[in-house]
Amino acid sequence: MSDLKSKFVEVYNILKQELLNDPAFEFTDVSRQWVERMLDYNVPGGKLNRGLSVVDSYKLLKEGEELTDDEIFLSSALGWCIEWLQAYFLVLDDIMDGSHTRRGQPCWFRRPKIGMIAVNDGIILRNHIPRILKKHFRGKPYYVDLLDLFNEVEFQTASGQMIDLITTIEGEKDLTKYSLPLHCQIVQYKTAYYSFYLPVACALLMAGKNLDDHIDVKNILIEMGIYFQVQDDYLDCFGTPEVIGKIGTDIEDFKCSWLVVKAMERCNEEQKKLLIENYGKADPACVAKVKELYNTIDLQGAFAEYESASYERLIKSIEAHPNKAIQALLKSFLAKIYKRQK
Ligand code: DMA
Ligand code: MG
Ligand code: MG
Ligand code: MG
Repeated sequence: MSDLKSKFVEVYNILKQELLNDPAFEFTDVSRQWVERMLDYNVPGGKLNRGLSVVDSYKLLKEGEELTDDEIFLSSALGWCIEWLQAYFLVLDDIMDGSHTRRGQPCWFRRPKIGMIAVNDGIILRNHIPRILKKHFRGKPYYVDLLDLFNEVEFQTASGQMIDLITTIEGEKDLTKYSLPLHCQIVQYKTAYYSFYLPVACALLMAGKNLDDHIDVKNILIEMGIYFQVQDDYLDCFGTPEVIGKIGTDIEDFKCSWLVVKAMERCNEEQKKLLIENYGKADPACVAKVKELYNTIDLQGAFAEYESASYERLIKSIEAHPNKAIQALLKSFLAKIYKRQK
């Protein structure tokens, strides 16, 4: 593990202990154990890309200058706030999507004795964020901007989740309403802001920058986030569950996935009929028919094309940016996700 990563991981334990001893609540042994188990299960087990991105971005913004221990701690704490935000969204997303596994283990709500208590656990996770921020950033000149940033991004994500969900309402299922612009709106809101813009925005605020001066960086990060969620849609169907740590549910759930949008574009009338008949059904035979059709119309090829085209376009936008440190930051992000398998 790199030095920054091991320091990042240590900060999790510090933040957790602070939350478990929060004087604002009279913890009992039972309630403290509940929160500890819930945090350990849901917060640290992912790739930690979003959280680590804050530290990496901050370092790149400092143009390689050695970070002080305080800067490492604070950028890590902000990174963990994003991991907490992600845990909150994922706990609830898995309930709403009817998923079974996440990060190679059962979804939290599927665990014995958890069930719908997971909804409140999600709310607890969400409430931990302002508590972490208050404890470590209250005196900082950028504190208000930080709170505002997390609030804005949470609103954007929840709004994206809303359109992701209301397009699948039972009795209103209509594949002909699925289009690239609709897909793009969903993924921009549900994924791009919190996964790509938020880590860099945190680092910019810590570095004393004004976010309004970095709209161009934001736009590139949103583009990258859209590409990232198209990969997620692709892996939902074509990824290896053992590698991605989750079993796809997009076909069963009638999701407006990039794959189904592309499929509707590429299908002839007969294939369209087959897709409409089988998409959005829990029956494994229907799911298998959809997957077979995806293979027939070579969606893997369509995705490979999309992937290279997105990469080329992103590199062009990045190279057009005037600031070399920001170029390096954006390129390091893109390198981490290009052709990812998980
Ligand atoms: C998830 O979209 C978005 C958020 C905000 C959690 P998704 O349901 O495709 O994610 P996953 O494939 O990880 O369940
Ligand atoms: Mg999901
Ligand atoms: Mg979802
Ligand atoms: Mg998905």
